[in-house]
Amino acid sequence: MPVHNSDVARIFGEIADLLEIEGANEFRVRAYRDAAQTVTTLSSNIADMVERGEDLTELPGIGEELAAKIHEIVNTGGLKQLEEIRRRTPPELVNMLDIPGMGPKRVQALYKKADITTIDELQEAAQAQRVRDIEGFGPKTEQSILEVLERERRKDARTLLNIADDFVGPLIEHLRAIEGVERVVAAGSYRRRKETVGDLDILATGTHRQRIIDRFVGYEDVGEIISQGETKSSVVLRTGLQVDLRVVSEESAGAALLYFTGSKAHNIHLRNMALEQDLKINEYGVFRDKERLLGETEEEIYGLLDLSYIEPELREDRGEIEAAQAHELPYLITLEDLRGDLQMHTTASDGHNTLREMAAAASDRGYDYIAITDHSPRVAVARGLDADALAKRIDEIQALDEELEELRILTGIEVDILEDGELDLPDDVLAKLDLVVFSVHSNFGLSADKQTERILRAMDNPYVHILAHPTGRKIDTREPYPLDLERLMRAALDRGCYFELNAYPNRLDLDDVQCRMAKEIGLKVAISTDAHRVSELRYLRYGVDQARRGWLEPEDVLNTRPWQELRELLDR
Ligand code: DGT
Ligand code: CA
Ligand code: CA
Ligand code: ZN
Repeated sequence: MPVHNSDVARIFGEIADLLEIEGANEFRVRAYRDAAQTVTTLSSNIADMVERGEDLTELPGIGEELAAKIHEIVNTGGLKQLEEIRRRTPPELVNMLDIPGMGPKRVQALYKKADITTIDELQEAAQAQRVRDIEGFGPKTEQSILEVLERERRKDARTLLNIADDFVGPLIEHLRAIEGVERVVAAGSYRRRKETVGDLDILATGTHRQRIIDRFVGYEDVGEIISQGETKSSVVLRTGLQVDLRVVSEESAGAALLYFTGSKAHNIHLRNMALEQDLKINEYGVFRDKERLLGETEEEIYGLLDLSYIEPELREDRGEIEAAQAHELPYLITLEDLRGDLQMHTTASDGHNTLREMAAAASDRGYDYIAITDHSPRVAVARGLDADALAKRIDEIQALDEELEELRILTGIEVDILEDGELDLPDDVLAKLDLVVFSVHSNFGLSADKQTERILRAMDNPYVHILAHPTGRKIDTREPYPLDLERLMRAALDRGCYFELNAYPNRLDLDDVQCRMAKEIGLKVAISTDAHRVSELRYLRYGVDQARRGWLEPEDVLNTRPWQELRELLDR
């Protein structure tokens, strides 16, 4: 196993943490931290330097002793000294240092006086009011430990993007309503349109920082103020969602936006690239030596690095920086590119609005076409349509289609794939429909092989068009069923059928990586809402967000086509 710079840094960091807990001399602790920092920011591989016999003591903060330790780590993959310290002081104590307000002295006291070594043990002890009697603690500290732990636990919970959207709009309005505010934007994973967000990161620019912060903590939905400083503040909304605000100056707005949009991996990659050009990037701007070059917009920062502008949805360090360097970034799809919606339900099965209501709403949204895809009989909870009911339905849809000149309404079904891969309606019925969406709603527990075979068999039916919610996952409640997705995508390409990117916010199935897989295979996807009521037609945008994260361009998506082209593509 080759030793990376980060391995060396991690070992030095852990030594520093453990020595600190033991109460070692602060200069000694700092020496290890500085060494970790030096190794982290080094542009060359330390293992290679050792191999080439380079003199490590020329690096900042590395003396003879630390150089010898680096040699030991590179040559053996570990460090005897760390093992010795770990024998004296339980290494899991280090985790407690991550708790806000918990310094090394306190961690040491918890260990020495109460034998508490883990966060769980700490919580238990605090709940049992055993922490207050430890020297250096008290009832107040004990209470605040419990609150902090509760908050940390909540932090792990993530919020669906559409829910986050409901909070962001009104909060930004609230901040903009005072004088002296110039710009307010939400950065972080929210701006990258990730399917869930851990917390919200709001950036504001303006003249009266204090006033903006005061306005922020005074927002009516704030349940708890975690911190309130001169340029930043964190609160938890009543719903449990944490929001971080930073107020920055107009001249560094672009640098701050870039930094706080992330992702962290994207930032680190950019920063390392900049270092190779002797440039330093941080949240205040781009610097050469001590001179600040620029930082007002993201565009000029990417430009200075000779990169095309990178859309936030792509910033995950998945090749976008290399593509920007070659000026070969995808031309990402937008909501305006879509001409219709190819999956929705009505009161004929489990929808809440009638055919006419859904059609009128789609027409208002300016669509050229929609497909009505109610369930087939097997999906009993959804009161699916049998052959007779469907025949009647086709007549109703065609009548309404003639009535509404602006909108084309496709007759369709979401036909259930039975356990053996047969479909839930006979071929002669399916043959009458404009669009057949097919999907799995049962037997999620089959092995990957069996599930893949099952869907392949369904795909062999010449009347199906689009495989809906292909992996069956529901974010937070249901794992995707085991599946050979790549094989299925290639099979769909061979057979002239397609995959859905289900835009429903708790499905978003395909995910971003799978969208990109489809693109690389050459398989087109349909972005469809699966709306069960009029108000859900707007979910199309979440499908577009995910598609953008998956590098999709208009031509990769089925329903960017005008109807005539779409009809040809559906013709198997
Ligand atoms: P989340 O909140 O878990 O959905 O994900 P993010 O990406 O919003 O992450 P968050 O809220 O922890 O931080 C917001 C941004 O700040 C992140 O995307 C990049 C930047 N950032 C945070 N920590 C670091 C760091 O240690 N290094 C760098 N380079 N950037 C960081
Ligand atoms: Ca965040
Ligand atoms: Ca944050
Ligand atoms: Zn379905």
